[in-house]
Formats: sequence, C-alpha cells, structure tokens
Amino acid sequence: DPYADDPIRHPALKVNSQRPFNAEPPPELLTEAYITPNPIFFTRNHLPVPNLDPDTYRLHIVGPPGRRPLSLSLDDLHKFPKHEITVTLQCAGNRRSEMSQVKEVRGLEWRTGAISTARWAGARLCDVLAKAGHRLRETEAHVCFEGLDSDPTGTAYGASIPLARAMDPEAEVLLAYEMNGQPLPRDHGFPVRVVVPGVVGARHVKWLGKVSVEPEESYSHWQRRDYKGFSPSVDWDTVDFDSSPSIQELPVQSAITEPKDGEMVEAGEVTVKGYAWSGGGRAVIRVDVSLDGGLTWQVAELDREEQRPRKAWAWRLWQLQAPVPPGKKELNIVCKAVDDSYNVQPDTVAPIWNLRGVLSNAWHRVHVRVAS
Ligand code: MTE
Ligand code: MO
Repeated sequence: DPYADDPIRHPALKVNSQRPFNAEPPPELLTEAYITPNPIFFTRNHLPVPNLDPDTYRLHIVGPPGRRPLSLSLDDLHKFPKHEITVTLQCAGNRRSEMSQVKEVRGLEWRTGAISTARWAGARLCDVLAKAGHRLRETEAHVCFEGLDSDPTGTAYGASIPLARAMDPEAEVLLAYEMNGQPLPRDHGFPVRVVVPGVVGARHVKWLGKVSVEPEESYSHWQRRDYKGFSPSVDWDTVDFDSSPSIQELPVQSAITEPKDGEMVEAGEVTVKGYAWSGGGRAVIRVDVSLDGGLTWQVAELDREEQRPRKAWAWRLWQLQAPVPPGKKELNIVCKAVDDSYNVQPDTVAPIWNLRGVLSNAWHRVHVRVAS
C-alpha cells in the first residue's frame, strides 16, 4: 500500500477521499479564525505523501544553457532573504458539489472548504532564479515545477507558471518552508513547496524537487489535461484540452459558512458569516447578502485585515447581523462578492457548468428554517 506511510490527520476534517487523501474543514471551523490552523487546512493530494529527509533534501534549479544547475539544501534555501506573506490557497474544484447538482462532472465532491489561508515564509522564487543565472528576457517562457510525489510509473506531480510572474518581485512567488511559523506539515509539502499568490492551488507544487525554465508550459497531465475551463456545451467526447488556457488567476469567490444549509435559526436576529476572495491580488471590496433569495440585499461587514493594492493575496472574512423579518418561516440566504475590478459572481451555476467542475463561483445559497 503506497499510502501506508501517509501522515495522521485531524479528525475534524471532512474526508472526500482517503487514498489519495483529500479533505476539507467543516464550514464553521473554516471561518473561526482569519488564519487557518495547520491541522485543519484543506488538503488536496493526487498521490501518496512522500517521506522526505530534510538533511538530504535537495532542490534542483536548472540554469540557463551553459550554466551549471543549482542543487540547494534546506540550509542553502534559508540563506536567501526570508519573505513572509499571508496567502489564501483555493483549489479549482472548490464548490464542485454544487456544479454536479446541475449535471454530472468528473472530480472530487468539494463543498465550500477547498480553500484556506496561512502565513507562508520562504525564499522568493525570483531571488533563487536570479542566483541560478536566469533573467527575464524570454517573456513567453514558463517556470516548471516538479514534485517528489509520484505514481507507480514514476510520473511526478508537475505544473508551471509564466516566467514573467516568477521573476516579478511584486508577485511574491515563494519557495516556502514555513506555514504559520512551523515547518511545513507533511501533507502541505514538507520540506518545501511553491506558493503562487493569487493563483489556483494546482500551481502551488508541494514536495518541490525541481525547478526549470522552459519555452513551453509543463507537460504534466495537471497542466495540460486538467485544470482548464470549458463551455457548458463541451462534453468528454468533444473536449479538446489544447483549446483552453490552463487556469492561473482565479475569479472572485465567496461562500456562507454560517448558518449551514438545512439548519434551524432563532427568530429575532440572524448572524450570517462567510469568506470572500479574488485571484490575481484583487481585493474584495464588498459582500452583499440577501435573506430572501436575492430580492433585497444588505452589505456585510468585512474584517479589518490589511489589503495591499494589487497584492491582496488573502481572503476577507465577513459577517452580517440582521433582523429576521417577522413572520418568516424560512430564509433563502445568498451571498455575492465584488472585487476591486468590479468583477462579480454569476447568479447561478448552470451557465458556468463545465465537465471538470472547476471555477464554481456562483452566488452561494443556504436555506434555513426559522424556529417559531
Ligand atoms: N503538489 C504536489 N506535489 N502534488 C499534488 O497532488 N496538489 C495541488 C497542489 N500542489 C498537489 C500539489 C493542488 S490541485 C492543490 S489545490 C494544492 O496543492 C493543495 O494544497 P494543500 O493540500 O496544501 O491545501
Ligand atoms: Mo486543486
């Protein structure tokens, strides 16, 4: 059993698949704190978790033609300036279960919890690439990452991002060795993972073994044959993966974490809580909440965490306390977020349905009954 050596996990996690391990925190724990505690941070593994020895670990950075590759130990990586940032990581499949209610999709049935936020610390990728001799001269180039997790045929997890993002100090792409002040937990990439702020989780390669600069995107299955969006008209007989770009920056997203669907709430006043986030460093500027299915709206209160312009990498938690309209027996609670480019979420999921069930960001809806 290649999974026999996987780490022990927190019992509060809702498990979507045991081998490989995929799990999300329950909604009420997800937004209990701005920073997600490591043990309940959502986990998305495609393969068994490798057991890597930090003393013999080496990260290979392939140099430009004519230069020798760098082979960095964990100590070497610690010698680069340490950079620490708060970044929200979201899987492209977050909220897929709502998409599969419209029509069958292929993928794990994530609910609203395939998203979490941590303080990540490590070396900036731009510093490490510069040390290896790379310059930003080829704007069409890509930085390819390879994990040290692999399937029985020896194929490793892999993904890539454009070189322009990797070399941009303002993009703050990290080779992270710390998560919330601790060494990375095994499930989250020990000893080193990539963190690409504002970009889909699939590019944040864990258990990083190799970095190279290539004229083309990574040839990995997960870059080329997965994590792409399509028209609702495309099915598995007609899909042409080469016709869509790989997902990088994610669209604006929000979800309600309290109350939960089907719950009974007290008459009088209701408290609605949730998260909102947008890709590409776009800040969430507003969250609208409706108690009547979208007929009337109220503006939620956002947390006061810092949002840097164009570098708003982390989510905002929000809440709304509102009177329950007298006589109401049920509430159809809805939320939708707006980012600083005034991007909004689509109102329903059917028009954005796609065969892989990615990019599911329609208005989130929760139905509750009111106690009488
Ligand atoms: N990196 C490796 N090496 N192997 C993987 O299976 N999964 C990716 C990404 N990096 C993956 C990986 C996907 S799809 C996501 S959403 C994130 O890791 C999840 O990161 P997390 O498990 O730390 O939440
Ligand atoms: Mo993912």
